[in-house]
Amino acid sequence: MTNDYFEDHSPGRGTMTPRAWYASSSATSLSLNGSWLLRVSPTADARDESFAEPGFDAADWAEVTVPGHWVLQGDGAFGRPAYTNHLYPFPVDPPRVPTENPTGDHLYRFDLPEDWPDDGGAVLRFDGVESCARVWLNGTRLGEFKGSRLPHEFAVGHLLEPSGNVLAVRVHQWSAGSYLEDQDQWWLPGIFRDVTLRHRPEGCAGDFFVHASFDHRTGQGTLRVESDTAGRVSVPALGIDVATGATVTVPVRPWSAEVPTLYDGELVTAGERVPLRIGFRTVELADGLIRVNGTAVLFKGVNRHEWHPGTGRALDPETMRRDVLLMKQHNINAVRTAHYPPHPAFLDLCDEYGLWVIDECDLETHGFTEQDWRDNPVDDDRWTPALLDRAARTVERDKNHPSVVIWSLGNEAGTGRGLTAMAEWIHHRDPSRLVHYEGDPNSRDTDMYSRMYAGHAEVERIGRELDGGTHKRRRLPFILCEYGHAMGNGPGGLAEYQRLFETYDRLQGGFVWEWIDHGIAHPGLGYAYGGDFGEELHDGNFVCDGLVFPDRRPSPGLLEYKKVIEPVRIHGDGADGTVTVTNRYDFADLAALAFEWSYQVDGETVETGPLVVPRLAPAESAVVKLPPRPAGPEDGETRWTVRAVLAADTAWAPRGHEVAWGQFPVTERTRPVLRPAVGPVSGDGAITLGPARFDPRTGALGSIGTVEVSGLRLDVWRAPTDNDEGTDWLTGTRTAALWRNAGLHRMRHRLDAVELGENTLTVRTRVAPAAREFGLDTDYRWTSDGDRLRLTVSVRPDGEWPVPLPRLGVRLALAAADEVRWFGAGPHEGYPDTRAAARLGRYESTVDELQTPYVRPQENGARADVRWAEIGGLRIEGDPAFYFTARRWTTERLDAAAHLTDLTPGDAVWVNLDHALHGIGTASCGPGPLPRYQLRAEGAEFAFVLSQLR
Ligand code: IPT
Repeated sequence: MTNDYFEDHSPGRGTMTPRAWYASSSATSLSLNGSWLLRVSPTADARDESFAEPGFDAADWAEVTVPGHWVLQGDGAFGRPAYTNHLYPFPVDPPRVPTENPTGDHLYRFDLPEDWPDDGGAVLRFDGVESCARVWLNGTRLGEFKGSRLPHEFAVGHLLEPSGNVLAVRVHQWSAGSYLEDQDQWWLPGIFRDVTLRHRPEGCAGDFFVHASFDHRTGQGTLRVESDTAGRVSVPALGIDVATGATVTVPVRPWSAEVPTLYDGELVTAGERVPLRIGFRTVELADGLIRVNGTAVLFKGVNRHEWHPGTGRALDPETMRRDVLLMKQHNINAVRTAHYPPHPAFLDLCDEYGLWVIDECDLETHGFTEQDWRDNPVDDDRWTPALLDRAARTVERDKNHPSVVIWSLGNEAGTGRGLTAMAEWIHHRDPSRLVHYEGDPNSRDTDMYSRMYAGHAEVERIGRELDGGTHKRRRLPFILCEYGHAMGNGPGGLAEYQRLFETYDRLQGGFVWEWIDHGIAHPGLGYAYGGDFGEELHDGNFVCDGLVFPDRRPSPGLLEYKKVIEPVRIHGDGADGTVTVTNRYDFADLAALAFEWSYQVDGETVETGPLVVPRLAPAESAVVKLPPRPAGPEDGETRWTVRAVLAADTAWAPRGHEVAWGQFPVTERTRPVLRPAVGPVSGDGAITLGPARFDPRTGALGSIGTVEVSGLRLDVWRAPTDNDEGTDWLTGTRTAALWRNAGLHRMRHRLDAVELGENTLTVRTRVAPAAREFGLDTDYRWTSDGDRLRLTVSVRPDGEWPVPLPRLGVRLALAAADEVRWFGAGPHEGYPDTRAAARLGRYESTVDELQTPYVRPQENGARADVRWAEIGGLRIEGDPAFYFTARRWTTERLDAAAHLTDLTPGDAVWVNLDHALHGIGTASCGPGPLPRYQLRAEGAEFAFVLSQLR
């Protein structure tokens, strides 16, 4: 029993030919967004279609907000969201779908506004419905469509009544189209984008195509607007007033993501006026490089899914703007619309604020990888019309956006002739842009070689053109359409990728995966992820892998990315007092930036001033002299900081917004010295050493002055990050599993000796896991000058250590602590391969604020390069500098937590003082930490000077 329309291969029937998306300035339109009536049935055929007839009594129906997903409304009464990465959540038997097919019948009644003209026609537009809809107006069936994130229009003028119109839409969660929409995201049925009724006057504009190119040799722009309906095109600022179809060439300022010059224009047909926003630019593949206006561009991109923690993929305009502003403020210059065309208004924002866009078609058939790609729709001619329909709806809707420079066929769909057909159609329809697709290793249909998550070494080989491949691929430019998997703590290794991109011309940058965590706001869990709604099949928190948290607060990963991709490089030489500034923009000079220096002594700024930097052209560098060093103490640690900030307000950030910075030392830090002056004394039930008391039997520290300290001992465990838990793509290593297998989460501490020397209390131990022969011989040596204490920890591995260490340091518990001060890197966390953005300075925070709220709790919050920290009445100086972490729960509780709400403060504050940490890497999807960031079990000695704060 095949159901004709939602289980067939076709894209649907009854809709109008796809065309450009635009808002008319003259024709009346009516938003049909709002409160609709909803009835959800468990199967497609549980109810007949009588609800679509005028006069149907829907008094007992529920209400649902459109745009919206019904599973995110009604507190579960309408069903629940479900998350899978690439697995189809139903048996794979294309084009059939399960009988259990949640179906939402929607009704909306509307009157036409008084001023609705009675001539001409009208168009009913759906901007996005997941996954298949059948539509009726006033009892007349209009047709059906699939293609969830694509626009569909029906001509409805002949059916409209002045009042009492009834729009009925039956939406099936599953359809044949679901096989083409296997993106890694929540399955969320519903009418989730705008529904609009638009009057179509006689002589209105139909489809039109704005061709606006730029010749960088002459500085001239050429404009030609092809239009179904003849009319005139005017651009007042350029003195243009020509007929549609005519070509006009005039001097213009070009559009780029860096300087997004748009010219307001208008297309005027007999019946309609349509505002145009024209950006002149030329995209081409020349000399093996992606060039815009003659210049090779470097993409500093992100993959952006549409997400809001409350409304899913139904995004309001403010949320879209927020994304664009956050991207611009964090030096991001490009977006891949992973993995479907975004809400059309998002592209207006990209035009306006300046972002390069890879506009991706709504296509992914990833689940077929489970069956070695057998029966893959993209290699089966029966599906080709649906694929071409998706390509056309993408290109036709978005073709007038200057920001769109590349079309992408889709994501993770294997290979097949359907993709070739799409690429051929797109190349033919729009030769002015390039075509991207990653899934074909031979790049047969594409204009660039694209990969995801390749390791640094391979990317370097590609950069050096040593990667081989087909003749065609060898001549293509390279992009990483996904890299730096931003799941949980991380990603690590971004700086090293950027160095490669900046070194080899062929490497034209990449797009971090991904922009935002798709956590769903949940009263009991904070943010829900896969499995939290009882799904039988799910991929857990793999859906939370963004640079911003679900509420769009930037994660440390975003701050790191901002620093790594900064468009100005600032390197200094403290000894000769100069700074080298390099312009790394592709198009802009440095006129928009102001530079300032500051001078720090022991992390405190003692003087600042402006720095005059020439207005460098792209790729130019200048060496600039710093002022004479401000007078100050000669024995402190001193350093210059040079910042580049916006010289004036821009559309995306105010004057003073920091774009780039560099820091470099003048005089290095002197390490803390402590001359032992007293010795350990036994008596009174304790060992005393200066201000400290120790347990006489175990040698355990009990207090320093009046500060109670407990549980001080070597610590090697961390709550594994998502990257620790992943499988390194290069080595197959699952680091966290190795750690647990080795028993690093349950180390035992054997006491071997407590020795009282003349000046030194020595506690000798062996730290090792049950069931294993390897361990760490660990000595704690305590000395004191009568006032302060020095703890020296020596660690010697015993036996063959088969795994790297998560961390190496000591942990201790303080009875009470709240405020924290430190001199080190900050203000946010930094790990060995994620610390480019943390800068040295003096910081103040609280224990609670030190936590980074990764949606799935895991190791977080370490401050790097800490010279000293003060917490809970204790001052801790490092010899050498250390990583500082403090939390109100133990690592074990952090490790056991699945959601942030599982973490509740205990009765102490646990502090980790780490000599070293294992790197972060990006093995949650990709390579693990580079070898230089792996923490091998080797002999080490490190010390802290501890004292009570007064
Ligand atoms: C890659 C997908 O393209 C992307 O959608 C996302 O799932 C990402 O992985 C992981 O979060 S595909 C994978 C085989 C690398």
